[in-house]
This record gives sequence, C-alpha cells and structure tokens, in this order.
Amino acid sequence: MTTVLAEPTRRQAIPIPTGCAHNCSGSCALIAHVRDGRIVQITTDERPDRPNDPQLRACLRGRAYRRRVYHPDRLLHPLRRTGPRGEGRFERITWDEALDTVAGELRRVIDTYGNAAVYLQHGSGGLAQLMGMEPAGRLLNCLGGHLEGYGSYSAACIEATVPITLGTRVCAHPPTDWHNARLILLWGHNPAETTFGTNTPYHLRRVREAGTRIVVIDPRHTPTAVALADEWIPIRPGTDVALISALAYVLITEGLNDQAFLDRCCLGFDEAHLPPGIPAGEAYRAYVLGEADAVPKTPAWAEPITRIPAERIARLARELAAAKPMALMPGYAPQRRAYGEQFVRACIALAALTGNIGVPGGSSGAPGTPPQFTPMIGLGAGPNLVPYRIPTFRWTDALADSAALTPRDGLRGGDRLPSDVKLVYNVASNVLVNQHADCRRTADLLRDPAHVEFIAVQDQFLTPSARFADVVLPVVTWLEMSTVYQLEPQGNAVVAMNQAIAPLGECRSDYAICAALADRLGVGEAYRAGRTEADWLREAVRSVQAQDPACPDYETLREQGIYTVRWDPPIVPFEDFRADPAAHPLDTPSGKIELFSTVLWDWGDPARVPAVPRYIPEPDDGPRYPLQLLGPHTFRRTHSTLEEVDWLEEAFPHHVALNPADAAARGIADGDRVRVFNDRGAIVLRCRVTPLVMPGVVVVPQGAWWAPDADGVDTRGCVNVLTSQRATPWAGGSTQHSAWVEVEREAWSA
Ligand SMILES: Nc1nc2c(c(=O)[nH]1)N[C@H]1C(S)=C(S)[C@@H](COP(=O)(O)OP(=O)(O)OC[C@H]3O[C@@H](n4cnc5c(=O)[nH]c(N)nc54)[C@H](O)[C@@H]3O)O[C@H]1N2
Ligand SMILES: Nc1nc2c(c(=O)[nH]1)N[C@H]1C(S)=C(S)[C@@H](COP(=O)(O)OP(=O)(O)OC[C@H]3O[C@@H](n4cnc5c(=O)[nH]c(N)nc54)[C@H](O)[C@@H]3O)O[C@H]1N2
Ligand code: SF4
Ligand SMILES: [Mo]
Repeated sequence: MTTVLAEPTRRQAIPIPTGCAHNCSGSCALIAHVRDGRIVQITTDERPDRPNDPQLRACLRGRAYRRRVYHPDRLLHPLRRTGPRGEGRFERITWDEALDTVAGELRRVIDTYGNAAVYLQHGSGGLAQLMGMEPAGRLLNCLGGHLEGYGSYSAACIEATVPITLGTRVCAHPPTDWHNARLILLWGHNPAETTFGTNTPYHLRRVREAGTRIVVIDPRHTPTAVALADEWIPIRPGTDVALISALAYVLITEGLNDQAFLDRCCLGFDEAHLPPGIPAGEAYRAYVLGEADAVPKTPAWAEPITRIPAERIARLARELAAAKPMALMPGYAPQRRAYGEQFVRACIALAALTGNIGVPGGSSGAPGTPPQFTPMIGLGAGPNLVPYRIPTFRWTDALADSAALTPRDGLRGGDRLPSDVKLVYNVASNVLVNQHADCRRTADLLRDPAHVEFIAVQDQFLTPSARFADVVLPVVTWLEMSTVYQLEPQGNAVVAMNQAIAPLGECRSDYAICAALADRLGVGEAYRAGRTEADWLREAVRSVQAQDPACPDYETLREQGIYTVRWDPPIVPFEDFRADPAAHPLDTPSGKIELFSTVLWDWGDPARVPAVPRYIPEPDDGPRYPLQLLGPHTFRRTHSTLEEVDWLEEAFPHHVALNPADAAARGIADGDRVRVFNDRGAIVLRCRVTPLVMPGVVVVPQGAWWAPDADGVDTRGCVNVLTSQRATPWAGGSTQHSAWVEVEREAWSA
C-alpha cells in the first residue's frame, strides 16, 4: 500500500499566484503549486470573503487547468502542412523555418495584393496582456495595417444599437448598487454558468438573500434559474420582443408607464415626441397599441407566439411596474439571433417605460460598463492604416466574394474592398472553423489554397481550425509566462499572473512570436517600442494606477496577486441626465433616449430594421425542421477551449438536450445516440431527455470540436455544423442562436 500523504521526503510545493484569462468573462485567481518545475496542484483565492471584495474563486475549469497544460495533445513544436487543408497531416519544422515562412507570406501577400488582403481573425482565447489578438494586431499594424472586423461574436447588436439609443455604453450599474433593486429580471441571462464577471452570481445571491426577487426568462431551466431565482418563465426562443411589446401594452393601457420620464427623457414614445416630419403611426406607443398595423400587441396576441399564458404576461407587467426600482439585466443570447437589434432596443424601451433608467437599483436595460470602470491600457495594437472594416461575423462573406460586400452589408471605409482576403492570421481563435456558423461552408471556402493563399494559426492545440493552417505556431499557456489581467467591465479586479513553469517544448508567447516575425520583417523596433515584456506589464498596471491611485505597482501586484477596485458608493449611470436632460444631453442625435431611432429611420429598411423596436418573426427552415436549436455557453468549456480536459467531460458530459414530449414523439430515450440535422449538416451524439428544456427546443452547448467522419457527419457534436451564416440586418451580428433542426434516433443506438 502506498501512503502518499505520509511520504516523509516529499518537498513542499511552492505556491505561485496566477489567474485564468480565457474568454469566459471572468478572471479568477489561481494558485499554481509547483514542485521540481512541475505544477502538482491548482487551488484558488484564499483571502477572506468580504461583501464588496469577495474571493475570486475559480470554477472547475480553472481548477482543472493542469489537465490542459500537460495534455498529451499540447502543441510543442512548429508544424507545416503536408496533406490537403483540413486533413490534419503536418510535419515538424524548426522555428526558423516556421517564422521565415510566415514572414515571407506576409510580405508576399502585402506586396502583391495590399494590406487589406490580410485578415486578422477574431480570436478570444487569450485575453491577458501580451497574449492573443493584440500582439498580432500590433505586428500587422507595424506592417501598414490589415483588414479588421468590428462588432464581436458576443454582442454585435448591443455594440451597434446601445450607442445610438443611449449615446454610450457606460450604462451598467455596478454590483454594489444591485441590492437597491426590488426585482431583478434576468432576461436570456444565465450568469451562474456564463459568469459575466467572476462574482456576478455571488452578488445576485446576496441581494436575493436580502430580499430582492429574481425572475429568469429563458427557454431553459438554467443553473441560474435553479440556484439564483425565485421564478422561471420559459419563453419560446426568438420571441422576446413579442413579450416586451405585450408588457408595454399592459403598462400603457393600465396607465402604469412612467409618462413623465418618457415625456422628459425619451424620443418617440408617443406622437407628441416624434422628430419633426415623422408620421404619427411611427411612435412606439402606436406600434404597441396597433394603431398603424391594426394589431394591438395584447397579452392574448403574445401568448401563442411566446407560449407564455396571457394572464402571466399581464401579471408580470404589473409586477414590473410595482417593483420600484426594477433592474432588467439581459444576457447576450437573445441578440445573437436573426433580428438581434430589436431585442436590445426593446429592453431599453421596457426600462424606460417602467421609469427605471437613472435611478439607484434600476437599469438602463442595456449591458455595458459601469461608470467606475478603469480600463487597462497595455500593449495595444496601435493604429491600423487600412481604413476598411467588416462586421466580424461576415468574414466568410468577405472571403467568398469581397466585391459583393457593400456598405449596406456593413462594410466601412469605402464602397468595396480593394482585394479578396488572401492571408488569414488566426491567433487564439477557433473561429476559423469551429466557432463561426456553418462549419461545412467555411471549411469548403478554406480548402482551396488558390482562394485563401496562406493560413497561419497560433494556438496551444491542433484545433479543428488549426487543421486548416499551412503553418501552426505553438504557444505557451499563461502558466508558462508572466502577465497581468483585468477583469471584464462587469467586475473590478486586476490579477497578476506569474510564470509558474518553464515553457513546454518549444512553445513561445504570442508576444514573442510576433516580435520575432516583426524582426524578420524589419519592424521589430516599432513593435517593441523599446520595451521588454516586463516593461509592458508595468505600463499596463500604471494605466490603472493613473485612474485609481490605490492600485499598487506591478512589482507589488506580483506579490499580492489581486487588486480589487472599490466601487463604493456606486455611481448610477444617467442619474444626472434623468434629473435634467437639457443640461446633460445624451450623445444621441436628439440628446434623448431614442426609443424612435433617427439613425435607423434614415437607414430605410423598416421591415427588417424598424425605427422603434418591433417583434419580427424569425425565418425558419421549413416544416422538415420543426425544432429550435440553441447552442449556449455552459460549465463544460470556455467556448471550444478546454474541450480536451477529461475531468470536465466527466463532470459535464457533452450531449444534446431534448424535452420529454419531443423525445417521446420521436421514440427517443434518455442516453440514446441521436442525429441532429438540417440542410447544412448533421451531428451525432448522446441525447439527454430532460424537462429542463422547454418543448420545441433542442440544446447543444457550443464549443465541441467538429469531427466530421468520411460522410461529413460530425461525430462529436459541434453545434455550428447546424447554424447559419446569415448576419443580423443592421449590426451584421451573429445569428448563431437562430437555427432549426430535426432529431432522430440513430438506428444502431444501444
Ligand atoms: N461557462 C462559460 N461562460 C461563458 C462563456 C463560455 O464559453 N463558457 N463565454 C463567455 C462569452 S465570450 C460570452 S459572449 C457570454 C455569452 O453570454 P450569453 O450570450 O448570455 O450566453 P448564452 O449561453 O448563449 O445564452 C444565455 C441564455 O440565453 C438563453 N437564450 C437563448 N436564446 C434565447 C432567446 O431567444 N430568448 C431568451 N429569453 N433566452 C434565450 C439560453 O438558453 C441561455 O440560458 O458568456 C461568457 N461566459
Ligand atoms: N453556435 C454558437 N457559436 C458561437 C457562440 C454561440 O453562442 N453559439 N458564441 C460565440 C462567441 S460569443 C464567441 S466570443 C466565440 C469564441 O470563439 P473563439 O474566440 O474562437 O474562442 P475559443 O473557441 O475559446 O478558441 C480560442 C482558441 O485560442 C486558444 N488559446 C487559448 N489561449 C491562447 C493564447 O494565449 N494564445 C493563443 N495563440 N491561443 C490561445 C485555444 O486553444 C482555442 O483554440 O464563439 C462564438 N461561437
Ligand atoms: S473559466 Fe472563468 S469562471 Fe472558471 S476559473 Fe476561469 S475565469 Fe474563473
Ligand atoms: Mo463571446
């Protein structure tokens, strides 16, 4: 028998403070325990919990990180493709060969086609300083620039519509204000699982314990609905704006709306407050009451659309009006849908109608940053001299036919792109194939080397995207480098991430790889700006210090691990505007909250981009595909990162979830292997039959790695085999939550 614990010769492991900086929207503290140059355990924050400075406790993903760092599939050497793109055959090459090839291709493509032919792929894998897209963008900008995307996968419709409606994205209440709310409405929002700043679930739990009621509106009975809420209201996906319109109907017809606030602070609620020359029927009130289209948006109208009983809708409206203040907190998912712009604007309208904008405990209805947020300015990508920008989600359109992409499709900087994309640089990203919609179409586009002439991938694993690379460059994990990280806007901490172990194999940091490329291309000096990596980290921490003198310097931070920004007393966004809108106008065309958007009116596409938020039924894929497919973000992974970690698969096995009624109608039992399919493709995976998903809805968590068999059927279960590349009509955002499928039992299912 071995007695490991009693082993007398065992030397103490050294604890190294570090953190977790994949794009889960959190940033937790990790402590790597290192013995003989190897991490033997990972623990997390051990400081005492204080109400406004709680621990940055890591979730299972952070704590299981050892399984990722030392995974046998880690990339340890540069690779060159030997078979057709996507097939996954590579040979090991030296760093010199790899860097010479990538630098040579960058030079050749820029000289032949111009800088706009180089596309830096959206990639969110590494978000701390010196990692990921930022060094790569800096390298390309030192070379004269590159084609850049705008609008994220996460929140393109929020990013586009909140500024034209509220004039700013500094529109969120800090968690220190949440206890002032009587009711919190989490709309398509699942922070128990999606984090949204490490301690969002913690703060929600505390305010609920203190008596605030929490209601969740979601097609799934989420971990948030289970653990943090008083009530779950299931809604048919894509119909949220119908529900908001019906809530508005009840508020208006029962005189429960805050008319004084609407009159004083908003444009276009009623005809008396429309801009000059706009017909009366265009006001929000006219839409809700059905004055223009003869369809009053009553609860009875919304019931068959949303599947929420009319009586419950009417009661909810009264509850929202009675709970003063009420904080509406939407997630991002309902705007990653076919008409995502409408959801974002409808939420702001609901917050305005209930008079909750600019009051403690209220909400603007829009996700954003709180006023106290102190952004960290570190390395930075520097100015990009290429003027062209495309909506990030439309990069495949730019690849397929750059000439077809016009300003009406969201192209900025000119009427058409000067060149097709000839080189894709994919850093900290599995978007290239896995995380973008419609894997098969993307893969077909990438397969032809005459079309995209060169693909470089910088990653830690040979992901489905890396399989399409011509050259793969191996990157360290953060445990093999030092960096600093600032929590996402929703949070309030700066975390020092200290190097715990030597780089594995021949891995290098993104910063170092891009520096070596810059040297080869003659722009090394501009790239480094005379600084070492430690200098850049010192600068980054100094940028927070400049706004918040209590922040320690880099050296002190390295020792203490975490600095928490104090957000007490909380600053309430729009408080001054609400008090005196004339003295504090918003940065919108009218200076007011534009429930009627003059910008969208001028756009001139009222059926798809109306000037007031309207319910627009989503297109479906016809009667053959009756089930709505969601690909939410779950505990299992951070996007596709951590897919390889066996402990996480054991804790949260990947499967498709189906309601018992839909399963019974198809002869499917819990645990069966099923085929989920539509015209775009098919995936085969285990089925979980569960009432946690409402009828008519199918759930395949996003991020599983695409693994097509010889017939092209995905044997792992990547949801993006089934999603559409159609962008939202105005923001050009992702619509990856709007997909329709059928599910059938596999004949050989045991
Ligand atoms: N664990 C984990 N956390 C993450 C991430 C991760 O990969 N893993 N990714 C992070 C990133 S980058 C982002 S952008 C955010 C994403 O954050 P979100 O976009 O908010 O997350 P989702 O899981 O897509 O969706 C949130 C909830 O909305 C519901 N939903 C879907 N469609 C609809 C709808 O039409 N109406 C309503 N009412 N609800 C709907 C889903 O069932 C889900 O419970 O998460 C962040 N957090
Ligand atoms: N169907 C569907 N698809 C979605 C979504 C959805 O809700 N539904 N959500 C979308 C959203 S919101 C987002 S943000 C995207 C995210 O998509 P991505 O930005 O592609 O995120 P990941 O899938 O995590 O891929 C990150 C990659 O970076 C690598 N990596 C990690 N750290 C580093 C590093 O330090 N350096 C380098 N070079 N590589 C590193 C990881 O190994 C991984 O391969 O997915 C989108 N896709
Ligand atoms: S994955 Fe997110 S929630 Fe989990 S430890 Fe990392 S930062 Fe924290
Ligand atoms: Mo995201």
